[in-house]
Amino acid sequence: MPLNIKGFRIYPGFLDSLRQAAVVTDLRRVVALAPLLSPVTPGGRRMSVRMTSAGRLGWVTDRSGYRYQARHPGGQGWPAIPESVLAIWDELSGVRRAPDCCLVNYYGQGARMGMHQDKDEGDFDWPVVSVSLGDEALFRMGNPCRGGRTESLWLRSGDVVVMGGAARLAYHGIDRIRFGSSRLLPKGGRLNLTLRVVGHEKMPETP
Ligand code: MD6
Ligand code: FE
Repeated sequence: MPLNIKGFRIYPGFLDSLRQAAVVTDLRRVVALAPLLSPVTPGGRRMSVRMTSAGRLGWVTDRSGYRYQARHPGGQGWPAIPESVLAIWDELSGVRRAPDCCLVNYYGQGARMGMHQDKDEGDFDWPVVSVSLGDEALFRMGNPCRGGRTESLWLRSGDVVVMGGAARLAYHGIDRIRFGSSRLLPKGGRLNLTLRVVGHEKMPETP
């Protein structure tokens, strides 16, 4: 059962509304320094989700592949991961090393994310911690191999998911959001933060 897979943990409402608002305030500084972009996949499709990163490394995609790099495509280094976000990692990751990357995904009306594995990191022994803020999203969880049975659940503002162990390489995605279901973000939409240890960066794939 995908959602019972060992290593998948959900903490519903882990962040109360005060903590959610504090994280959003800190993220405003991140996106001011490192603006959200609409990335293109190596296959040439423009993603509906807008993205940026904080931390030592940021995750990017363009025609030359998916990869981590030390600079925003605009040329500047990534801003530091806010303390309010690092605190969540410290409370839930179960590990003592800090994350290298906080990927920031923004879902506007109609945005979704196809089923994927998080596998651009050099080391899959570290968990991924994922924070949901704003509008509700339908999260779908599958298996470590493409195909097979999947299970879905709605993620709400303040929910935190941890994927480690056998869940670390499971396929997952966001089928849709309920635009306008939360009042956290004044213009609506959803923010998702994924915190990761990258370790040794994978070399970019040749498309
Ligand atoms: C999202 N989340 O919630 C997309 N990846 O918008 C992810 O892609 C994700 O939630 C790895 C681990 C947990 C996640
Ligand atoms: Fe993911």
